[in-house]
Amino acid sequence: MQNKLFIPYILIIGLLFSCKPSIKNDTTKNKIKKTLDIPIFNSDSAYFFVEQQVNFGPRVISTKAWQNCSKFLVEKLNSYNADVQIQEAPITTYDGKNHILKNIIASFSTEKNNRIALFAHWDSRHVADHDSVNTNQPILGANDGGSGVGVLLEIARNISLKNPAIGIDVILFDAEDYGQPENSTYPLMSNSWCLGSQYWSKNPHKKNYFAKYGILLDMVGGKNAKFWQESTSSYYAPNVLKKVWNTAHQIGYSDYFVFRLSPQIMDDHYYVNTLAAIPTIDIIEFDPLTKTNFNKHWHTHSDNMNNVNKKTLKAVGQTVLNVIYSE
Ligand code: AHN
Ligand code: ZN
Repeated sequence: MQNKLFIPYILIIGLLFSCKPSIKNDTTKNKIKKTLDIPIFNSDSAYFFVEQQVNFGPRVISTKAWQNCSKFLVEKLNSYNADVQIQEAPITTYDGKNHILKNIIASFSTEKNNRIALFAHWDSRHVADHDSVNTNQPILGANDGGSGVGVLLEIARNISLKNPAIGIDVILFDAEDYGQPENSTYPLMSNSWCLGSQYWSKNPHKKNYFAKYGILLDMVGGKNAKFWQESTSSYYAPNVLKKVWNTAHQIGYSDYFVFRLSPQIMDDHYYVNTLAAIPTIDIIEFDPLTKTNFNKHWHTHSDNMNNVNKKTLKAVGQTVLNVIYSE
């Protein structure tokens, strides 16, 4: 008698349990589907893009290598079906020289108003002021300059294969690294760094241009690099910083992206934040063990291909891809 009463209950409970997992499965499926839609960042490809830039030689403003590299970047971005513009502007550097700088801007899905800007600098430093030899010679800037551009070219290649929901602008600044050396005998010039971003921030490539946020990549190829949360980024764009660092941790790059605050760094994002008012973070290596707090090869002749690491390029590139394809 008791057994007979239990049977319908067991059936109902059983039914409830069998329903639950099927709902769960659906959400799991959606999650998996979302992850599968995000392209895979190819670090061999990004590394090769760094190598191609470095092979031109130091990309110092007005030199032949700089000219050749600008052509390469424009052709490459055009081949990815971006709308490419070169923004030219006259500048005077701290040493009293006059040049015409070139910011290279590649826009995807220009019809979309909802946009994200990705920044890097494509020039390399004209002196090796942190080296003990050949201090007056320009550097290759494989990490300092080359790595950020290499990662962005690989992201552009992925965008050309599959469009994200949001519009993307890849903006490569010139003359970031022509800043006045500490021991310079020229009169002190303020704002001598980041000349390309200062110009663009005051004169965006498009009337009323706006992006909901920006991400700057600078020195993203050092071996075992640590990316701390830089203070200017955390002041102007705390939510972007959280979004990017959380994404990195979710996909397994917590060794690279550290939830600790590092001091302010004068870099292109400072001008994008203060002059263009686009909340922008800087993903930049921070090394508390070096005197400069940058990578130990910073502004030396050993900033070459031997010190560019594919795993670091992958950690940064995949994180940024996940962020933009989740928008
Ligand atoms: C300063 O040294 C003041 N800022 C560093 C910005 C930079 C140079 N990024 C790459 N090279
Ligand atoms: Zn530099």
